[in-house]
Amino acid sequence: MIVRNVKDVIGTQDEIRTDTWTSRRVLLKKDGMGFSFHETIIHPGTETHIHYQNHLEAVWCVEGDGEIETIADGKKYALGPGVVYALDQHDEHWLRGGKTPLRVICVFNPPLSGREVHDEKGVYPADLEEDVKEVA
Ligand code: 9YT
Repeated sequence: MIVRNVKDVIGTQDEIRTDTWTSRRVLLKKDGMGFSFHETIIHPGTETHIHYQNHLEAVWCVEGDGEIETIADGKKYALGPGVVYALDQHDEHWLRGGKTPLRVICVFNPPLSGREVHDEKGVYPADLEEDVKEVA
């Protein structure tokens, strides 16, 4: 069994900080669960363009406020405690922080390896090791 505390991830290489969010990646691909599991803080007043073309992500909002806007149809959804969204269509979107830090718990399938940040199109790269396995 794996037992961890997010406090022990803070300040390590598994805490990734960008201008718009901070992600504490508590379970990763190396843990063998088939998904990765993170606590993410969306910084207030920020906007992030995201398009997980290679992953599915589900997000459970725990604290704070923000907004998500799906780019294909321009729909906006308020984010706050108890709201869950799932990017089941690899939905391209804007994720906006609100007035207070938005704390969310998120799951990625396939799991992240740990160092991923969005590229210029909002994408996290596909897991290169997985590609090699599929070809072999
Ligand atoms: C909700 C979301 O996608 N935020 C961006 C960071 C991501 N959750 C991550 O890498 O943990």
